[in-house]
Amino acid sequence: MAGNITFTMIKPEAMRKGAAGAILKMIQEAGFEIIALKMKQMSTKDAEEFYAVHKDRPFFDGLISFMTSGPIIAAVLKKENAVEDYRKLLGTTNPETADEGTIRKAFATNVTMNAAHGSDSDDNAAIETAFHFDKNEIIE
Ligand code: IDP
Ligand code: MG
Repeated sequence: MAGNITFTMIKPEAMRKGAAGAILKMIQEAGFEIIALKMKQMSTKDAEEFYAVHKDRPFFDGLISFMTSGPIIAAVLKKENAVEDYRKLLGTTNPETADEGTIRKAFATNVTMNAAHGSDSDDNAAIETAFHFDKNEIIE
């Protein structure tokens, strides 16, 4: 059965653009409830651990320097079928192919600076939530 939470980060470039408010508005208007929220500067160690699955990819070093180039906003979102529905709202990894009405179509700069992160499975939603939030920071 599909779970009802997912984890997102608004990435540094979208923060610099001042797009965080508009992205959170899109998230809420799409029916997600924000049950945890914080602004945070990720360390290199944080980013390397969060993106460990990509450590052998050619874009890894660029991704780590980008994700530590300024603060992010981390949030936990609640909705039925949250992971799949949020990936749809996010749009494709490469914004060039993202549909109209998606967060990445509206706010991404390129494939690395693609505005926001979204978990890709229920298991990863739980792991990523626990990475950024203590239990008492989640308001359900
Ligand atoms: P996702 O964010 O859509 O789940 P992943 O494949 O998990 O995409 O990649 C994680 C992040 O790594 C992407 O959001 C993007 O910032 C960066 N990335 C992925 N593929 C590329 C690439 O081909 N070139 C540069 N950066 C990439
Ligand atoms: Mg991913």
